[in-house]
Amino acid sequence: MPKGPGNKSCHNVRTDCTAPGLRQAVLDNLYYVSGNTPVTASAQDWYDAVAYCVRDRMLKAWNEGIERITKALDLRAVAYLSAEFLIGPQLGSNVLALGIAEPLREALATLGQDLDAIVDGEHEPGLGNGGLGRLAACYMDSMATLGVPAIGYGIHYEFGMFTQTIRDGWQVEMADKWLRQGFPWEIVQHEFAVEVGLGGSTETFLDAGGRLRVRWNPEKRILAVPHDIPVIGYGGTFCNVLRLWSAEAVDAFDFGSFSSGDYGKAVEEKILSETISKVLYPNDEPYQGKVLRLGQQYFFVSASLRDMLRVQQMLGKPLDTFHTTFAIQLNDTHPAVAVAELMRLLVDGHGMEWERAWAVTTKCFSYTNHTLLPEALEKWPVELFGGLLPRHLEIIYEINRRFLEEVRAAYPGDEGLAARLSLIDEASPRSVRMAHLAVVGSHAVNGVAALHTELLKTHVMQDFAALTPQKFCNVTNGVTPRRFLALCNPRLAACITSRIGPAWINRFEEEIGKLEAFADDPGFQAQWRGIKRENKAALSALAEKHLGVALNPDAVFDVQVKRVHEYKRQHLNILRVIALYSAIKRDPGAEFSPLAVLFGGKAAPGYFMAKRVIKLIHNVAQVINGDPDVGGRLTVAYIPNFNVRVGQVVYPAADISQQISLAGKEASGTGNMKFGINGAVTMGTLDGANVEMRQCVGEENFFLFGLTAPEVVEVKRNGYDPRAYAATDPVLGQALDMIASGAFSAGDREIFRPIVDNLLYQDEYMVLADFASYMHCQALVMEACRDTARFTRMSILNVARLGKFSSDRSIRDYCRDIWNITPELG
Ligand code: OX2
Repeated sequence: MPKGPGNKSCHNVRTDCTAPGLRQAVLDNLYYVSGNTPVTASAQDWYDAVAYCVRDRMLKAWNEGIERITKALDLRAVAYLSAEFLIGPQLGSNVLALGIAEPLREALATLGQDLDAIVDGEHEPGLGNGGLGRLAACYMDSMATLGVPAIGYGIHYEFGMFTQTIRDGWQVEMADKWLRQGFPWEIVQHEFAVEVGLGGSTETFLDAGGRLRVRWNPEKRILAVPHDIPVIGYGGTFCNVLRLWSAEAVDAFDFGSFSSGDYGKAVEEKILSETISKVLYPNDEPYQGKVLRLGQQYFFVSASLRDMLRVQQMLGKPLDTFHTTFAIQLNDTHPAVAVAELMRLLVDGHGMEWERAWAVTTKCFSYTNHTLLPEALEKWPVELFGGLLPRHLEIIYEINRRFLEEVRAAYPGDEGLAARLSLIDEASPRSVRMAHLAVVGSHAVNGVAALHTELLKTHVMQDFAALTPQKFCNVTNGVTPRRFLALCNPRLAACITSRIGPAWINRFEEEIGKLEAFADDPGFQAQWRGIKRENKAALSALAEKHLGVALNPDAVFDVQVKRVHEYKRQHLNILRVIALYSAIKRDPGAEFSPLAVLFGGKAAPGYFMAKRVIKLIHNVAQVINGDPDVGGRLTVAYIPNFNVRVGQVVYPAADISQQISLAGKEASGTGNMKFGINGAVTMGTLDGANVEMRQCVGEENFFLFGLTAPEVVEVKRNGYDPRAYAATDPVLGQALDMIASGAFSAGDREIFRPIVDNLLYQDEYMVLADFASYMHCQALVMEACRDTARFTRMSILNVARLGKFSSDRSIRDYCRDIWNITPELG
């Protein structure tokens, strides 16, 4: 009897999970889908044939999943609204979820094909910037694994995150044409397409019952077409859907213009409409004037809400029970306009009374905040907003009028408070505060790590927290142990399973702690180190191939991979590297254990300073790697185009994970967790989720340095003077001097001046204040690394004690504290 999630009772070429059955299915797809035989098939043809074969085996769970949401009257599903879903490569994770890796590998081997090579060849959809988008994808994985009915709603960008190439040390961006070869995992559902309006004006009218109503007459309409991607849970029985909207013209072209010979004008509308889902916006860019971005946000939010209302009506449930059908999570403020849109749909569209509509709306929505950086809090100039969404602006004014009435009733006379809480920032230009809209329209607001939530409540959203303290809660982020351990680190996964069994894969929090019993077992320790070495050799091979840099697998791999941003302080890391280099130069004969410092990450295309930091790292690498005095003991490499796929090779190979943001700036971080569960020990500040990770692994298994968040505030209050640090710390002074004097730029003193001057005269992220503490910590790290047994124990305990950071735990928290949903599995 064939095993697997498909039809278990009969052999079927679309469901059979035995090696012969899979072999036949792949051959069939090759022949009938791609029009090929094994003789003519390209690598892409093989990939497609295997992908369709795997997708077939997901369809039973997929169809059951859709039926579940559209049939069950008493079911509450999560609608996860996110402008980004960074789902990563799909083939490997789907094979893992279905549990068919071995028969599939065997089947392909009989065809002369290697499953791993096919998996590695996948071009990933880069539909996100970084942590926020990847978190959404981890949550989709966990919801499917735990049996939480969910739909992820987002945008089907034609061009995702740019591809980063490096030329002469500079980042060069290239368009990401991820759809060029097609994407076998999606199914386009034309029958569920909806029209979305933009622009135009509003008018009032009396309805049949004599009530005053408002009608929005949009200037243009765009068709939103859903592309569905299955998200299957581990075990292969429960499947949710990721529904991504792409923009199309309502009419393919204007026949009037076409027949009068104006062909350009005939297709103009089509081109304009399609630009809405054309490209993902890189974050870290100022929001000014980004009409298109607001258009994108409204576009996917409106289509998604209308899709949910369709389900509600299909179920035959009355509209005022909408919140019992959907718990709608706003992933940051990007989809916050949903609050106004749902009000519009209920009040204008269905004639519901304002108060009833507001009760339904606030019971539906909850909002996750992901940032403390004031410049990242979205604000839209009122004029821009009203031009694109005139009716929504009116609704926001009305929400605000009623809200401020309550505020004034609770705090009479406190006009300052009312101004601070208002959904409208009255400073010029007047603008809509999207975070305020999200908070007022939601019944729950959460931060993404304990420290972050605390800082939200005491600083950024202090007034809201005082007004409605019950709304605020914390859900610390997590990452999926399927992709970020079982899939990306098969050697370590097998080793763990051999000791504690396989239950850790979907019960990470409960099971992984059992590994602690082996932390001091010399045999286990040796095996552990052997695996890390193999993973480092694999990464070295890639670095050699793509960068021509030789990394010594016996060196300590010290890694910082994440978006490049001043608050994340890649420049602090490179200053440390320069200081280590100077120490070697001063005394080339002194003992220095081999160290490989690796960087990776993209900078926003318009972020001058971040791009210059990338250039600095490259130049420093060139000097150090080529210096015979160093003799390969210290190597620096920049891994280009960091994305999910590259991460899956990097995390398993790291010994030390750099999590060095200035305390109080990183909301959570999730790379810290991905490194930790692969056995890297963190060198970090008390920022974001580092704080909780350190509590879990124990302070002796974490390398701590730097100011705390309250100390940061204190030092700034007393007048922070970075130059004083440079003047009194000779190591720091010399490192800065080397950059300034052109030691890494062939004598050019101008190229890095902006970095050095910024550090000396501004240093908003207090790199110089934390430098000495970082160097001291570095010495402790090197000492620990020399004690192999001690360091291996630290590494094992990092894995064993990080059970809390599974995204399954986060999703259980959301289910219990925010969504009021009971997971069906696990
Ligand atoms: C990121 C945060 O910067 C990061 O700290 C966090 O781990 C991640 O979101 C997931 O919660 N854009 N990206 C983020 O916030 C924003 C805004």
